[in-house]
Amino acid sequence: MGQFCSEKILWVLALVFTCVLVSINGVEASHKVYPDYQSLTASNVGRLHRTAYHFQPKRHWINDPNGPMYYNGVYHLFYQYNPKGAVWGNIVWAHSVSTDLINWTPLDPTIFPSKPFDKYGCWSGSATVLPGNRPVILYTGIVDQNNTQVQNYAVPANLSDPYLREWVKPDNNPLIVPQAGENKTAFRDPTTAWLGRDGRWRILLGGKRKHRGVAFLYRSRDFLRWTKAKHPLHTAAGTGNWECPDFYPVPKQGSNGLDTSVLGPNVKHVLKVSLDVTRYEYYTLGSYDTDKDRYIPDDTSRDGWNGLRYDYGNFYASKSFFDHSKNRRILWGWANESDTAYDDMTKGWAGIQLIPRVITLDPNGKQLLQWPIPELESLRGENVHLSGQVLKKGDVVEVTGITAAQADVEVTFSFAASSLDLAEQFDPAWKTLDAQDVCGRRGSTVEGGLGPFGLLTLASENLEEYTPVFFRVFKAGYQHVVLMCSDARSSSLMDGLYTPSFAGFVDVDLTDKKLSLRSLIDHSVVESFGARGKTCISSRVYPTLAVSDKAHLYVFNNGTEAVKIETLDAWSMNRPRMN
Ligand SMILES: *[C@@H]1O[C@H](CO)[C@@H](O)[C@H](O)[C@H]1NC(C)=O
Ligand SMILES: *[C@@H]1O[C@H](CO)[C@@H](O)[C@H](O)[C@H]1NC(C)=O
Ligand SMILES: *[C@@H]1O[C@H](CO)[C@@H](O)[C@H](O)[C@H]1NC(C)=O
Ligand SMILES: *[C@@H]1O[C@H](CO)[C@@H](O)[C@H](O)[C@H]1NC(C)=O
Ligand SMILES: *[C@H]1O[C@@H](CO)[C@H](O)[C@@H](O)[C@@H]1NC(C)=O
Repeated sequence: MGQFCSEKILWVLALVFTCVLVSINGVEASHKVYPDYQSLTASNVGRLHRTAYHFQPKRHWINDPNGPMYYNGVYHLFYQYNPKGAVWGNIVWAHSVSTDLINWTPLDPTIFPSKPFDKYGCWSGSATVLPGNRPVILYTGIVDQNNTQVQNYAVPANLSDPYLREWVKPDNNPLIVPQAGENKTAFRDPTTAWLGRDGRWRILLGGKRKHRGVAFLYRSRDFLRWTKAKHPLHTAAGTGNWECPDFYPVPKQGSNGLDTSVLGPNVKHVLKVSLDVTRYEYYTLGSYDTDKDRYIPDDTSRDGWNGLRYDYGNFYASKSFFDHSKNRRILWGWANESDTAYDDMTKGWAGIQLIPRVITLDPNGKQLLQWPIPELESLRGENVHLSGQVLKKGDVVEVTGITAAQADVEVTFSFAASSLDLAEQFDPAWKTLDAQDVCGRRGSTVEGGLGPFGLLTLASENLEEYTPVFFRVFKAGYQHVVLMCSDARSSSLMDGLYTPSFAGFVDVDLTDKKLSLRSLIDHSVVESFGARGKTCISSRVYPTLAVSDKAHLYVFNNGTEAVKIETLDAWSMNRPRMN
């Protein structure tokens, strides 16, 4: 199916979206500003939809993960934070530490506006550990009320402090200022640096030139004096402003991660950017031409709107880091709320970080695989196991014995070869749609051939509310197209919510006639991994009936073809120490 979707459907999309983009130019804005709510300290924190095991501070607004790193036995997570309210504003770098990426201890904010070079804001950035085990943070400072952006650095005040609590912003900041002719308000989010064979460090900054998204390349020998390269590392026409670029190697073979500076014939490179216009993230796999200092996406990797996404739901401003203690690359991503700013102000908090994911290259070489860090399994409590159960059309089976609002579920479905022949036809008219729109038309209530089947998460007893996460298999000529949906349209009886039918296609080989799904359910988030991490989708939902011990978990099939639960394991999840 991969071919079918990525080539034909996506080409058409490319044209459609390019036109849309040009016409919506001018509405690019990173965060809505609500001046009245910006500094309203939350006295009460609404518990109803708070997550238990996803990363959150005690209260108030969070966005991008910043500068994640592992240093002297401690994981550090910094993040964009409003210390004064539950909407975006007053942004500082908050800081938490952990030894297992599960239990978190909060520390005081590390970087906050205090100098002329960051007086109006301390925006996103990254950490690099320099030779001699010396960490340094690069971040974007806002220097005036017009949002002019510069790049600054900060270093630990005391390298003997095991938590690196205090950081210093030296007076020779800023290190990088926008050049004449560059857009000064689209010039931000320095990456972790990598070292070239010529002994020079390199970083990327996100930005744009007119409608072209740009990953500006800067080089430095001493990490202090930075020179802009004549050519950006990469650009793509019509994609608008690029934020939060991330650039790193993955090994062609094996499941280890690599340090950001690793080069050579045995690696591919990944370039990820966050598109300010769509508020989604896209990545390509490609090769890094170190002679020309340019990145060239593979021709199997579509560059732009219609490219591969880490997550086809609510996931943005992500950043990866290399965890050398376990030789793996870990990805952090932020999920905003899908309720209103007024709701956020009332509940006193907004935003979570999704569960960190280990990134590896799919053996097919055409995409990445993502899987929750194994440490998460330490939170698993009571377990329910099912196997061999056949689900006929219309069957709904409850999974009982676990806390359905706070759970980890892994299920593998199997089906007969003959069922593949009886899959519904992929309507050629849908070739101009993206997966989300196909899911919008063919949701869980629309009977299919093979599928829809999957989980009903955060479901009320009589199904007034539920968030189905499911597969639908289509026939398209001699191939099959597998759609995975996480559909929030029936998730809540509340009004005014953002309830998209998030979906992605799954480039999976069906010769073993199996499809697997894992969902991490945590009160107001459902984070799902299809086919062992080929397609991931996160939804934020706010049930009113399906809350805490009133939430249920079901398995369902609404296709004419029977499917079998090969195995299902569901666990109640315990609550870690969370800030
Ligand atoms: C901000 O932009 C306005 C309009 O271009 C300009 O008049 C003003 O001088 C700018 N302020 C600063 C601090 O750059
Ligand atoms: C640096 O941190 C170490 C370990 O916490 C502490 O003993 C020492 O007093 C600190 N030094 C300064 C100058 O604060
Ligand atoms: C710079 O980017 C901002 C934000 O996208 C946009 O509003 C502004 O028009 C751009 N300025 C120029 C000169 O292109
Ligand atoms: C299955 O389809 C029936 C008929 O459309 C519908 O009433 C039911 O809600 C569907 N089940 C799910 C889980 O969507
Ligand atoms: C998260 O909130 C929804 C609903 O308000 C918006 O539609 C998204 O654009 C937003 N996502 C990001 C990354 O800001």
